[in-house]
This record gives sequence, C-alpha cells and structure tokens, in this order.
Amino acid sequence: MPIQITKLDSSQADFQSALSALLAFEASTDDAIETAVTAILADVKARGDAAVLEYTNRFDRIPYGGATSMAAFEVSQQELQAALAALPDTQRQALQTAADRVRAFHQRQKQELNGFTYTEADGTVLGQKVTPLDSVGIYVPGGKAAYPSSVLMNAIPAHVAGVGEIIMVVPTPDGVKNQMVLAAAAIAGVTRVITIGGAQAVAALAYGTETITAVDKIVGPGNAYVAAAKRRVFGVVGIDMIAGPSEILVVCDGTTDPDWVAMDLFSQAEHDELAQAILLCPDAAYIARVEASLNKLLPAMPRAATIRTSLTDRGALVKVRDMDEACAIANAIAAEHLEISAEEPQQWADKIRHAGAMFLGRFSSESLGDYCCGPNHVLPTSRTARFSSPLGVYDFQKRSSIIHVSEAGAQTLGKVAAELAYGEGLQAHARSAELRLKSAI
Ligand code: HSO
Ligand code: ZN
Repeated sequence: MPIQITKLDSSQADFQSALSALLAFEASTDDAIETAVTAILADVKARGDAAVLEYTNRFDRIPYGGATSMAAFEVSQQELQAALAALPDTQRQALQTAADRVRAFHQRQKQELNGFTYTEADGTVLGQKVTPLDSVGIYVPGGKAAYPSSVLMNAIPAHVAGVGEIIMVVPTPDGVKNQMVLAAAAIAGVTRVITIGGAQAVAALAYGTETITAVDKIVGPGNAYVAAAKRRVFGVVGIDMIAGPSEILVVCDGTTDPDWVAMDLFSQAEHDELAQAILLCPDAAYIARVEASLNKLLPAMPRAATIRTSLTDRGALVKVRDMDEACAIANAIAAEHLEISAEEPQQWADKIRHAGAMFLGRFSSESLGDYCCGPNHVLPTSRTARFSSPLGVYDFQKRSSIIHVSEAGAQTLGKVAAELAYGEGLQAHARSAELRLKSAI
C-alpha cells in the first residue's frame, strides 16, 4: 500500500493553518508518570542507595534474584577497555574516527569561550572567568534507543570543557549490557559508568547517595520517566534540553537524486513514529519522483512500520513557489535538521536563521552528521532552534564575573552606587559604597 503522506501546496488558501497543524506537537504529560516519578525522587533522596538498588532490581529485572549492593552496578575502567578491545576492528575504528572528529570540532568551541578582562582608565579591572563544571551526569537510555553515538556526543564536549567527573548511567534491562555503549564510554573520557537508569538514576545523580556523589548537571535523552525526573530536579542541578522526536526538513531545488532525498527522510522517520520528515520543493514533478522513491524504497527497510507511521502521521511533501519561499518556510519550521539539497546551497543557507544544524549540498546527508562529521547531534527540536543551540562545550562551562575596583574607581563608582542605593531605600548598600570615598562621611 502506498504511503499516505500529506501533500501541501503553499499557494493553497489554507496552507498556513495546514502547516501549523502539521507542526503542532506537545510532549504528553501523564499524571501517572508524574506521580510515580515524584515518589521515586523522594524515596531516593531519603534512602539513597537502598532505594536505587530496589528500583533497579525491580524495573530492570536484574536476574538471579537481583543485585545485593550498588557495587554490582559499577562498571570498572578495565571492563570498559575490554568492551572496546572486543569490538570488531572496523567498528572500533569507526567509533574512534567519529570520536576524533567530534573532539576536534568541539575543541574549536572551547577556544571561542575564553574569558576576558579589560582595564579602565582609573585602573579598575573588569572581566569574565570561564570554568568547567566540576561534575556531570550523562543519561544513556537502555533498550532500543541505546546509541553509542549519543555517548560520544554527550561526553566529549564535557571532556573537552574540562569537566573533572563525568558519570554515565545506563540501565541494563534484564541485566544485559550494551557493549558498544561501554566501548564508546571508554573512548569518550567518561570517568565512571553505573548500570542504573530511570527516575532513580536521575535522583541518584541529582541528590547523591552513599556511593554516587551528586553531580552539577544532568544531560542526555531518556524516556518519559527520565524526562519528568529531569524536569523535577532542575534547579538542584542543571539540565540540558528535553529532547523531542527527531526532525528532518529537506529543502531541495529538484537537482538531487530523488532516492537520496527519500532515504534522508527515512533516516529520521526510522527513529520514532513521532519523528517528522518534511520536503519543501518548488518542482511538482520532482516531488512526485520523491514520492515514487519513498514507495519503492520502503519495503526493504527493517523499520518500515515505524517509517510508514511517521511519514503518514507527521510527514509532508510541500510544493513551494520558489527557493526563497522554501527558506522562509524553513525559518518558520525551525527544524532540528535542515538539509539544503541544492546546486548552489550557500545562497539559500545565507537566508536561514533558525535550524539546529544545516546540511549544505547534496552530499551532506543528515546521517553523516548523526555520527561522524564532528558537530553535535544533540540539537534543539520542536521549533526550539528559534532560541537554543546544539549541545556544546559551552553547556559544560559557566562564567563568573571579575570585578577589581581601583581606589580611584571607588570614588566615582561609589557616588553613583550610593545615589541609586538611596533611591532604592537601601541604606547599607549606600553606606558601604560611601565608606570607601576619600571624603568618607
Ligand atoms: N538523529 C538523532 C541522533 C542519532 N541518530 C543517533 C542516529 N543515532 C538525533 O535527532
Ligand atoms: Zn538519527
């Protein structure tokens, strides 16, 4: 059966509302999940390791009657190295190449984040000091979304930033460890791996337990329980974004092999039934060719069912007037991934302001970016690219202001501060500034 993908035309009167309906996505908030997560967080906060142990044995169905101490969930550095050594050579080399390239890209971000100081005429020095976070937790999902590439994308920027302690947690349903995930941890500079997951792992990282030192920030994707737990511990610790389903928007001028574009749309659709894959193109005949490719290529896909649901429920083929209009619509969509599959992509890229990552030219398939180009694959979804950025070194650094006022500076600034402080009715502030005036009264 052909894929029932939505077809839109930007010249239709109801185009804007059809597009809005297509883009509408709200992460479901489930009261039952919220209640369960609240209880787990409180329990781990109160009982520490004992609670984490119980939940892990129960939810992850740890075999042989379950673990009797948290030590059973600790993965040693030797075990990580052994996992790396045991990978097939080609897989180990690919992981290594990807890690090297991701590291090289993120090193550039670090250089851009140098602090600064400047000295005013009266000798007052002002500046900004950048420091890495002391410790972070990286959540890695178990089961079907256990991606080694995501271990690299989360841990490497933290490592490059200079974070001292990088604790990775990963659940092991039925006690089964994902060897490639462990191997990725070995390469990425993770300092500690603990095979726990769910809200209990988030709680352990946020509050600390007898065996897990509380971290300063928790990053990484997870299921609805993990997302709810991260939202709730925000404030006690920092968190990254709460990622929504994957998205790909292809803007094509009609010159790329339609099979390539079809497979690029599949590549994100295969992540999730809720993933979103959209094509914008000014050439109606070309759109028909892409649709033919979609139907031709789908049956051979192992994840055909997921792809079909994603394309049917949330995908679209959109005929636009011209490439300029495609760029305007792309800005409105603010997609996580934007491919500009066109002959001269730069002219169109110049018009794009909102996209998590831009892939320019027909050879830049989004899948290359997911694994090994170097830029991060943790990107803003659900139109949040309007105001947020890819995960980066800057997410693992923070800034402190530096203020070193000279004696001369205290004279001029003291009068300004005192004036404003009296205006705010804050006498101690005013006096604190005035006591440093030479003519102190
Ligand atoms: N495309 C995903 C990341 C990923 N792809 C991991 C493959 N593995 C983020 O939207
Ligand atoms: Zn992907």
